[in-house]
Amino acid sequence: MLMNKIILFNPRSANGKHRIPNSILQVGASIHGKYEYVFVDGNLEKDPWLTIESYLKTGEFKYFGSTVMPGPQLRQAIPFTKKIKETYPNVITVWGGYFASNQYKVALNSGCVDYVINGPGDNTFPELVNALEANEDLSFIKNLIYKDNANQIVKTAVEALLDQDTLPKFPYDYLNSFYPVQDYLAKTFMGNKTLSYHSSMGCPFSCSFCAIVPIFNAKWKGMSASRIYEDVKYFKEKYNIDAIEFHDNNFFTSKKRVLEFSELIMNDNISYWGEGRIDTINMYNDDELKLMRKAGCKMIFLGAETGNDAVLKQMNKGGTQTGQMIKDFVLRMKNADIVPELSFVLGMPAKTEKEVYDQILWDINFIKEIKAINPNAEIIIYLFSPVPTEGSQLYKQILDAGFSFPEQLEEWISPSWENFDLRKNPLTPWLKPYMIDTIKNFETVLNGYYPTVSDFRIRGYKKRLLQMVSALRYKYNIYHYPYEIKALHKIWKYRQPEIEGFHSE
Ligand code: B12
Ligand code: SF4
Repeated sequence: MLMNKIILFNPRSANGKHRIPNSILQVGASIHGKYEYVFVDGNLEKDPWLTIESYLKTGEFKYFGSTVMPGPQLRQAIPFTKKIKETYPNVITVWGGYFASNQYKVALNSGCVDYVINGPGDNTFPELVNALEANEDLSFIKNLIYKDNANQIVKTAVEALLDQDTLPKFPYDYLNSFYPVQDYLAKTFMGNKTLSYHSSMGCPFSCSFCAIVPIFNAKWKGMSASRIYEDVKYFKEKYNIDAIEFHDNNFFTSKKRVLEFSELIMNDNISYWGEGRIDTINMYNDDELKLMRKAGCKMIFLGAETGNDAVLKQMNKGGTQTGQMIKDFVLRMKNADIVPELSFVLGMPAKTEKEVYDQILWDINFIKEIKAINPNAEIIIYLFSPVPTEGSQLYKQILDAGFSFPEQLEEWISPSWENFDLRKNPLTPWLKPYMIDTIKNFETVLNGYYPTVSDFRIRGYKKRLLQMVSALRYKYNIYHYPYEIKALHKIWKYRQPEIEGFHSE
């Protein structure tokens, strides 16, 4: 019997209903039919360690691969990987995903992670396992980071993005033999059975605050509309899905692809949601936006970041976005009946404390202007959390301001760094507690006056009551101590989408 089986682990990332674990699914596709492997989804296991250990105890498993996003996934990824190294020292541990790629130094220095996949693993993972099985040199494998015999970190060449249509099909049926795929199709505000799908890699831009940039370096490649539609059709026929959440970093990059896809699903009665850029989608004409809406595009997540043109420049947003464009755009979206879900990044560094705070107050006002133009526009507020884009001007600025990342892996699961990951408390020295209070209190009042449509439980009298309670505060800019709104949010378990995604059942 071969003793080289592989565990692919998706650490718990959210409470409640869960999404298809696309990261490990795609890695599974890369070794399907070549190596024996199992999926362990921490979202669906009561105690995933018991499942992992039951596999390891057989002695047949030689590789443990985990996907690792920043934030709550670390709570299982770190202790489990550590325990594996202590109890089963011969098992080879491999991490992939955005945390691993961006924070590879702390991961490798911990001693419990043997290999880090730097970006896409579609070729890297099977090549790594092949090379380890054959005891071959690893330095020719692209997208790989590891420590050599001299304990030095080796970062191999970055692979050009693959033609996404040539990737193997996702092993949905195999996943179904571990966890019923049906259970991943959640009820969301868009439909009763929502598929989560990832149809492209990377992003063609290089915003200085974004964790995608150090990995993809402004490159993007998408599957063709027809390849996406093959999978959608499979899910329509087999599970009768009626909604799709596109998890791409920038789904709308290619207008041609979006319009072709919209034409393809036009008569399937499927709603869809995806992430895009304002200046990209602003190039679509009104008829094209209407076509997308007709095909089912209900809401688009857009990085507005700020309405302040000088800060947009500091963020290196690229493209042509301006504050005025955001205003014009939300009006166009209103006319096209597509909800713009705008994310703002507040708390960027500035020369003086006053400047930092003034920018925050300025953006709060800007958000209110947006709401006045299009009350249906959804607003997501993040606090600026630095990402290690080495060499960037902004990264230099934040290091100069006294910021540094943890040097021990375990530190990342301390509550304060978890909040950093969740972009709720970024530990950046220029952002003072009173500024965070202003932002959070404004957010509470905003969510009271305009509850998100994505939490479909908050409607009717609940929505009216929340709005009534918040109206005066919103109108007269009285944001401090909004306890009464918080209490209602708590009682109704109001869920903002920015941490765990849309509310789903
Ligand atoms: C879906 C998703 C979620 C879901 C969880 C999904 C799940 N698995 O259960 C939810 C909504 C819960 C979520 C939450 C958060 N997320 Co999230 N999420 C995503 C999203 C949109 C898609 C991930 C995905 O499935 N990708 C598809 C797969 C195929 O791509 P991939 O993961 O890159 O995998 C490839 C490679 O990375 C590599 N690989 C990945 N894992 C592994 C493992 C092994 C063993 C190997 C060999 C290779 C490998 O190979 C794969 C194939 O090529 C990404 C953005 C994106 N487009 O990827 C953000 C993203 C990963 N999330 C992010 C963040 C910050 C969060 C949050 C921390 C905070 C927040 N405010 O958004 C929270 C908290 C996380 C938590 N609760 O643990 C950031 C990470 C940025 C960073 N700083 O590193 C991203 C990049 C979004 C962004 N642009 O900011 N998220
Ligand atoms: S456009 Fe969005 S995904 Fe792309 S680099 Fe900028 S913030 Fe990141």
